Amino acid sequence: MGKVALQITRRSFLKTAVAGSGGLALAARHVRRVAASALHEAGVPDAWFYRGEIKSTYSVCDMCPWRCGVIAQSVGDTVFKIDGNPADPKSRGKLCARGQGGVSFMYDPDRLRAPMLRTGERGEGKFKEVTWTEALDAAAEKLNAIAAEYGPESVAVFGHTAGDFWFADYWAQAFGTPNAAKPSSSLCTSPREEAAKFTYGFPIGGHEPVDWDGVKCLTLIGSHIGEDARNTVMQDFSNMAARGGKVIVVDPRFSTVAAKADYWLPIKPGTDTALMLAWMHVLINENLYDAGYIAEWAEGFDELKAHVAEYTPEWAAEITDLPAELIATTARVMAENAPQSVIMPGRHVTWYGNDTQRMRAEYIINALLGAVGREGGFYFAKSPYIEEYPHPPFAVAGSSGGCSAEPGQESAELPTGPSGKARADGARTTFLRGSTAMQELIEPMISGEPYPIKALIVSGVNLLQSVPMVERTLEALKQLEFVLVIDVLPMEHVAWADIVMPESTILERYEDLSTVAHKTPYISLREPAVAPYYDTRPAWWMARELGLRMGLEKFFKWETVEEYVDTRLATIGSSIEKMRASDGIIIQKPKAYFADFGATSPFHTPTGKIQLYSHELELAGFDPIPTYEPVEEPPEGFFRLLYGRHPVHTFAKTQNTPLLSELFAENEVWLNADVAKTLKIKDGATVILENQDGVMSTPVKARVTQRMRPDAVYMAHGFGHNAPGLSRAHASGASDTQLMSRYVLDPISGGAGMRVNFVRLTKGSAK
Ligand SMILES: Nc1nc2c(c(=O)[nH]1)N[C@H]1C(S)=C(S)[C@@H](COP(=O)(O)OP(=O)(O)OC[C@H]3O[C@@H](n4cnc5c(=O)[nH]c(N)nc54)[C@H](O)[C@@H]3O)O[C@H]1N2
Ligand SMILES: Nc1nc2c(c(=O)[nH]1)N[C@H]1C(S)=C(S)[C@@H](COP(=O)(O)OP(=O)(O)OC[C@H]3O[C@@H](n4cnc5c(=O)[nH]c(N)nc54)[C@H](O)[C@@H]3O)O[C@H]1N2
Ligand code: SF4
Ligand SMILES: [Mo]
Repeated sequence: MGKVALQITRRSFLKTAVAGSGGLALAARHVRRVAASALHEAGVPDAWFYRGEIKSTYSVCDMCPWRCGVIAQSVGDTVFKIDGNPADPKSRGKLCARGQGGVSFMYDPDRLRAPMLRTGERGEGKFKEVTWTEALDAAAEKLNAIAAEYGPESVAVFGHTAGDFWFADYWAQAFGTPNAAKPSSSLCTSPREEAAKFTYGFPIGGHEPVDWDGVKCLTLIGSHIGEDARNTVMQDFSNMAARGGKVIVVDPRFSTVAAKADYWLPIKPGTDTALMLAWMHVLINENLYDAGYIAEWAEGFDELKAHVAEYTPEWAAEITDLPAELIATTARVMAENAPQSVIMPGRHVTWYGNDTQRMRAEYIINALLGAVGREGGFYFAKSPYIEEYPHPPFAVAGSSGGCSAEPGQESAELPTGPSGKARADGARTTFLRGSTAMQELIEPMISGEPYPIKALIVSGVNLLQSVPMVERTLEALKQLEFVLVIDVLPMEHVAWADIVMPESTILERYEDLSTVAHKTPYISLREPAVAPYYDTRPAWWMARELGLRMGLEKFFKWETVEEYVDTRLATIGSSIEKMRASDGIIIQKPKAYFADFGATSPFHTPTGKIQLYSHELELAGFDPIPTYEPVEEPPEGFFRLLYGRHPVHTFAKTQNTPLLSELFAENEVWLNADVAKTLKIKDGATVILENQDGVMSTPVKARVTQRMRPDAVYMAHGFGHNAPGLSRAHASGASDTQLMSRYVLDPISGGAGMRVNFVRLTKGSAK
């Protein structure tokens, strides 16, 4: 599967498109058929494209957070197909398998259909359907009462997916809570963003700024392109590989991309910083680094040189379980191709709790290679220019995070609510400057420290699948005074809501513009292909209606999101109408290389130079240059639990999607073949995993393979749903999250290191 997905060819594109009609057939009873046409009566085959006028609508795929531009094809009130928008810099006319599954996602018969109020105990999942007025009135009353007693900061807001802005940013800031968070920060990218700010003075942002067209050597550290199936990255990687670019992959598992690599380094998990210190040692000792670049653009080189003097490849070989010669060779290969040689920062980088330092090591190497700001290295990403919708000053500054922070706009100030209370995630006691750490907001819901959080709004976050320490989250859900869930599917956490508000999917709603910091900064339009299905509404509408009922009218002067979008577009001389006429995309002028900056430095650090040595970190009590810190070893008989992506699924949200579930229905646990022999576990046998705290998994099949190191096991994230309303995904495979009864907090970024759990295997009974 990985291989198929890796090469997006016309053939595989058509293959998935054909499979797509199978998915439609599955959901057929929910597809309202257009009345039989004259053509039909004349015996013309009953294909959708003969049923009436085909309408094409510009939107953005929301099957994962990458946001490829799409064109939806609909006839009447039914969407039949989505294609990549050829004008969109991310999709370039193509979609990944998950994107192709977008129509099937929309027509999932298990979708939430109407607003609901809880009737049974919390967690029991008993609800009655109510009108939108009843649901909104009840939610507003409850939130107002809680804010009056405990302050607005006692309401936490978790948001993700395309509509996350409306609650986790706009509503939360208008209402005045600093406790708004997105999983795409502290459970995903926050270490790489913080590390980039300390090193380069700007965050990486949503789109890794690899200047693909010119790259001659790409190094991936635990970044599994092909299984991490982001459309654009797969296209760029395939093109680079076809051009003969060198590929170095560091991964304890022989991943899909490792199979395409020139060098595979099957590293002992958790030791990557040691490898990178040795790489720095070779680059500096053998004079392979870009001395001119370092002299001009970096500072702290002498300290770095002294620091890595002792970190020889032999030293790292002991720690990483890699041959010293392979370590030295790969450093030389990187240098031979420099400056068209980069380590692409991984995206999900919350691994062991020391993650900001590991990411800093990657950025320091990219600097030694002279790659940053050079063609074929790292370009400088620029956000498109467009004004926000005009609104009165918010009660609190934003901090929810996400992936699209703009270079140079960070402030060290922590947001506080109207009552002066800072974020409840401990940001004041650590050196965290980044976005709010979602997992750290669970504790105050239970303990009331540093102050109580009494209500939770969850919009598009899979609470019990995405946040580690599930038992703790369940405890919080029991204690909270009010839980509002906005979702599209009856995920497990929906059963814990007091009020459920069903959202329309992306193809049924207008959204705010998608603005992407990119080599070519761009803006894309998101219009609905059809009207909302069932009794669902878009999140912007819910946020506004709730705001109007809560005394926040001054923030919601716009009546429709079209008006909101058009007002913003007017600031750049455009409009929805004009965007429709320009393929739904506005592309702005890049500022990608040094030459585009003239006399000013592109690095927004205090000195305008790359900080090989960070005085900021030193002042805060952290290592100014990364050091290797050993991570806890698995106890006897246990394996480290590793996890990652499956190419046809996104997180825990697509396992129930008819088409995608048909392609891959349950996950497996990858187990080293020699280990399996000792444990007498055969390929395909059903096993149960038990973690270091005695937490047991649901039964899952073993995939016995030489592609896995013996000290770890691996599984695709997102399976093992415990939600009876998901007719296909319920009880299929096992949940990695369930087995994460602990994490290690990265004190610099607030990230939750999740690769610190260990499991042992027992033979399970077949389901
Ligand atoms: N154990 C474990 N935990 C992880 C990860 C992991 O690999 N393993 N990965 C981490 C990473 S990298 C990330 S980015 C996060 C992702 O974390 P999430 O974004 O929470 O992951 P999803 O499972 O995609 O959950 C999305 C939720 O939004 C709902 N949804 C889908 N479309 C819409 C919509 O249009 N509107 C609304 N309101 N809801 C919608 C889905 O039904 C689902 O409940 O998880 C992190 N947590
Ligand atoms: N199909 C699909 N694609 C996706 C997503 C999805 O849900 N589905 N989600 C998107 C999102 S939001 C994210 S954040 C990205 C995540 O994509 P990546 O950033 O690539 O993902 P990770 O989960 O960090 O990486 C998993 C890889 O790390 C390896 N690994 C585990 N431990 C170690 C270690 O100690 N050292 C090293 N060197 N390697 C290790 C694993 O074997 C595995 O191959 O994927 C994106 N793309
Ligand atoms: S990478 Fe795939 S799922 Fe993600 S936005 Fe693009 S087409 Fe959609
Ligand atoms: Mo992520």
